[in-house]
Amino acid sequence: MLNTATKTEASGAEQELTDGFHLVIDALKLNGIHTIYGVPGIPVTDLGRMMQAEGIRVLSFRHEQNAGYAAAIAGFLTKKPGVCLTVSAPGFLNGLTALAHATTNCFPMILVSGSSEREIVDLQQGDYEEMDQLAVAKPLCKAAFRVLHAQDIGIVFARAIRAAVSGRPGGVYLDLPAKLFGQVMNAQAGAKSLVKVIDPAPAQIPAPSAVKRALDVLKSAKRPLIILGKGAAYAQADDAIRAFVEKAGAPFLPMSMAKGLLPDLHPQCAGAARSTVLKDADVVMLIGARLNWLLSHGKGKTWGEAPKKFIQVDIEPREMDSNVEIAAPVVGDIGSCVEALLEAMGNNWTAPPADWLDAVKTKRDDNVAKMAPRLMNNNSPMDYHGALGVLRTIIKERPDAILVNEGANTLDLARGVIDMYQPRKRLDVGTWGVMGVGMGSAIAAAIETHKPVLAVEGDSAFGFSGMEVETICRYGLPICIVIFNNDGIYRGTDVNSAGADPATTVFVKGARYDKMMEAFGGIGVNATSPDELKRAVNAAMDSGKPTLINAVIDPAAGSESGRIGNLNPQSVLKKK
Ligand SMILES: Cc1ncc(C[n+]2csc(CCOP(=O)(O)OP(=O)(O)O)c2C)c(N)n1
Ligand SMILES: [Mg+2]
Repeated sequence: MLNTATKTEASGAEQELTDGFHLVIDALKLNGIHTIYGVPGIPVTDLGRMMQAEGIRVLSFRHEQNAGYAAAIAGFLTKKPGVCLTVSAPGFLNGLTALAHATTNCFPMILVSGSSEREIVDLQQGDYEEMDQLAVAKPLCKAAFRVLHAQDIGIVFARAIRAAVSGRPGGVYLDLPAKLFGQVMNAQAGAKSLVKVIDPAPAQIPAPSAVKRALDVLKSAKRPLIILGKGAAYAQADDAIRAFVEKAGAPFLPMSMAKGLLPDLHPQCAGAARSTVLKDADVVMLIGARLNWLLSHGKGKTWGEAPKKFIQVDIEPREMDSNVEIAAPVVGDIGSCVEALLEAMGNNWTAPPADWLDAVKTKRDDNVAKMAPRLMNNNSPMDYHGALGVLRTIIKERPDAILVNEGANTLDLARGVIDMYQPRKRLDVGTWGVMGVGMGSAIAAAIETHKPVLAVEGDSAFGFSGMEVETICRYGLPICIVIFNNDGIYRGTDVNSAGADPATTVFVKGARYDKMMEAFGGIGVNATSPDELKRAVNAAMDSGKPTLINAVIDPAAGSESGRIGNLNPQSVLKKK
């Protein structure tokens, strides 16, 4: 229902009124946005209160960056823009990192920030929290808008929603100056000004000739490989993707957040034979995956000597040829493309040569067998493998739980060890490898899916958003945080040979992160062995109570930068 007040006009006739606050709320509700992540303050405190009163769920965070990361992952999980609400200048800037992250990761998100008086900001006269936010946001998102008149609120939300979810999804910035909220207008005219977005992300059907070209290339392969990216997970075309991969019969490799799209234990999964399939494949089909640094740009040592042809399925035409030549570009939304491919394959698709499938299977089984005993150790203090072996079983037994994961060793090893069984259950650091997404992702996952969440966090990674444990306790969310506490970044053993200060990568030894959770009424556990860890996580997942487990990991167990140490620049002088 539209929010109104009445005002008696000079003529004595009564006029129904609405204002900027209520038009914002009505525009959101009309478009099915019922959850907001943010931090209150001038000029959006009352907006948050009114949203709550009007039935919108407003999750109030301790820092805007975490609210922003929550909105970003809500967008990934739901295909609707996640909305983050902040105050002006500093609050806006805190949220902006998440907006840029959403854009880079192709997650639909809208950052809505209050802003100060335009007349003063533009003359740079030193207003309260003065900043030209629109100009700052523009290069970091897909679209940025400012609304000056209440009657434009409806149209701007429509544009923001469309911009966020259509084509390649991404971040949108919406600037709402303080003065806008109090502007009144006739209620009927206000209701008419609202826009319900019809078909916000229209299907983009691939050209039949592109589909045929792709299948011709795939058919010619002796050693085909399919790579599934998080774009494929985002598409929610799970059945079609599975049917396509199974019909194609090729080994598939899931990127980190595409794990579980088909189960990691699927016979075609080549996750445990990654280096072999990248080197030896002759045709590589990318579905919603980009040839960025995470795939070594499609060239160089990782990709071996064998000449390769690439097929790429992506909604963004400019993604094609970004790093190497794409022999068969298929441009369209993933769901439509995969459906078209399936259809055009017919019923007599020939499976890839058996020697290739056997070679991949042998490699995969070897690697899995090599890993198995390491995962069963009960060492205390724990190493990564002992602790992860336990968590791997827990996720196997609870496949609908959501796994949030960040850190360096904690990330890279967990990604390899913990098998996923269902789509969109693994949420992690994404394209940038950013630390700090943990608590925001965990909160949004719990709110949006109502499933239990297991957040596996490096002690450094956790620190970036750790204060949100209070938020988790306040809303009573079913989140179990396991901190892999190795006393630092990568390792807790570094020493500063030149002075009294600790080395830059080490933290307070023997810190008890579990006490942080207890401070807010959650459950804290200190676990020193895999057995203890297992008991504590199972109890947390059963109870659904906010829990933080400080998992004590051998400070010497990790390696520099986890699996990406090769990206560190080296000093020639150091080597002398
Ligand atoms: C925003 C941000 N700042 C800094 C980094 C650099 N960085 C990469 S991993 C990492 C922390 C790794 O330590 P931890 O989370 O404890 O994992 P561990 O390797 O110790 O298991 C840092 C600071 C980053 N990726 N993102
Ligand atoms: Mg650490």
